[in-house]
Amino acid sequence: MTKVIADQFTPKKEDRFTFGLWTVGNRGGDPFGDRVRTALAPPYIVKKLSELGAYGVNLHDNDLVPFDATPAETDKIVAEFKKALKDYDMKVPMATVNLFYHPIFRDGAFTASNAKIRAFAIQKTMKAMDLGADLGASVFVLWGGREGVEVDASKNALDALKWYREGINYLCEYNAEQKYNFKFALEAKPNEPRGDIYLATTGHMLAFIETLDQPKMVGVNPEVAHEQMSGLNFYHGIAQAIDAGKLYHIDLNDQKPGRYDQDLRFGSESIKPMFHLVRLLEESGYKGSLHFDAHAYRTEDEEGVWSFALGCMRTYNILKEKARQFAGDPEIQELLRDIKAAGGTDEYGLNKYSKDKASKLKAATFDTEALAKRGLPYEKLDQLTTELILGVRGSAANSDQLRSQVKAGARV
Ligand code: GCO
Ligand code: MN
Ligand code: MN
Repeated sequence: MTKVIADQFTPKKEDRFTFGLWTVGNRGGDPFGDRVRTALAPPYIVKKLSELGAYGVNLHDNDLVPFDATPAETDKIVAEFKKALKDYDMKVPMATVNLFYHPIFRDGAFTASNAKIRAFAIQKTMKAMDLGADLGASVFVLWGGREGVEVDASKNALDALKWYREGINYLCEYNAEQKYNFKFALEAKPNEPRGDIYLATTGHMLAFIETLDQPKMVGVNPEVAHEQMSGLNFYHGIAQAIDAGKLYHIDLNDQKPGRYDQDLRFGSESIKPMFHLVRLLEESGYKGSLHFDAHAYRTEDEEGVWSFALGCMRTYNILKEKARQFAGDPEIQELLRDIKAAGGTDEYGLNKYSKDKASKLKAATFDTEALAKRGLPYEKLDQLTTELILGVRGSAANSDQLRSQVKAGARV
C-alpha cells in the first residue's frame, strides 16, 4: 500500500486533480514489448485514486465499456462504476471517445477516406457522449490520434479539414439538441500514431475552432508533452489558449526533448517550464480540472503506478507553493518592479489607434541609441528563479540572508 506522505503538498479533493482510467490503468506495453502489469478494474482505480486524494477520474468509452459489450453488459459495468464513484466520492469531469484503437480507424475517424467509417466515428462519439453525460461529465475531449496521414497523395488535406469540421459541427448540434451542455476540448498532437496528424498544435486548433459553426462550444485540451514534441514552448501555447478564453481542459505530463510521446510523470523532466506553467494556471484563475495524462514507467509494478500518481499531484502542489513564494519574494518582486518601471508607460496611446495619435507617433523622435544600449537584468532574474525552484530561497530567512549577501556585493 502506497504510504501517503501527509504534509502541505498532500493532494486533496479541492486541488481538482484527475487521472484517466487509461493512465494509471496503462499496462506498460509498447511497440517493442509486451504488457508488464495486470489490468486494474475501473472501480478499483476509483478507490485507489480517491485514497490518494484525487478529485476525479476521466475515461474513453472503451476504458470502461469494451468495444463489443452487449447493452446488458454495458449496464452492469456502468452501474458498478457509478457505485464506486459514489462510495469513494469521485467525479467524472471529462469523458472522451476512443477513435484510434480499433482497426476500423486505420485511416482516421472523422477524416477517414471511407464515408461509412466517418459515419461510424460520429455514431461512436455520440454514444460516448451519452455515457459521459450519464456519468456527469461537463467536458468532452476529442483527440484525433488517427486523423492524419503517412501519404499525402492519399488524401487532399482540404477534404480532410472539411470532414473534420463537418464532424465537429454535427456533434455540436447533437450536444445542443440533447442539452448535454458539454464543452468540447480539442487536443492537438503533431504525430504518433500517424506519420503526421492534422491540426498539429494547440495554435492550429485555436485557429480551426473559429471556422466551426458553434465556436463558443469548442475550446482546447492542450497536452504539455504534445507541444514539447513539436519543439514548442508549451507555456506560451497554453497562455494563448487562456488569452482566447479557450482553455477548457489540460493534459499535464512531461517529456524528454525530441522523443516519441513519452507521457511521463508531471514535472519529471522540465522543472522550470512546469513552474511557469503552474504559475500561469494558478494566477490566471483557471478553474478546470488538473488532469494528468501520463503513465508510470514500464519498469514499475502496481506499487510504482501509485507512486507515479502521487508524484504527479505532489509535484503540482510543490510548484504551486513555489509560485506563491515567487510572488512573495522581495528581491524577485523588486527586480520585476524595476524592469517594469524602466519600461515606462504607453505615452503614445498604443492601446487604441486614432488618426491623431498616429500622426503624432509618426512625427515623434526616438533616441534609438540610448534605447538600444540599455541592458536588462534577466540573467539575475532567472538565477533567482532557479535558486527559488531549487529550494535555497524558500523561507523568509533564506531571502534575508541572500539580500544581505547581495548588498555586501556577493555574486547572485
Ligand atoms: C496521447 C493522447 C491521449 C489522449 C487521450 C484522450 O497521449 O497521445 O494524449 O492520451 O489525451 O486519448 O483522448
Ligand atoms: Mn492527452
Ligand atoms: Mn501524450
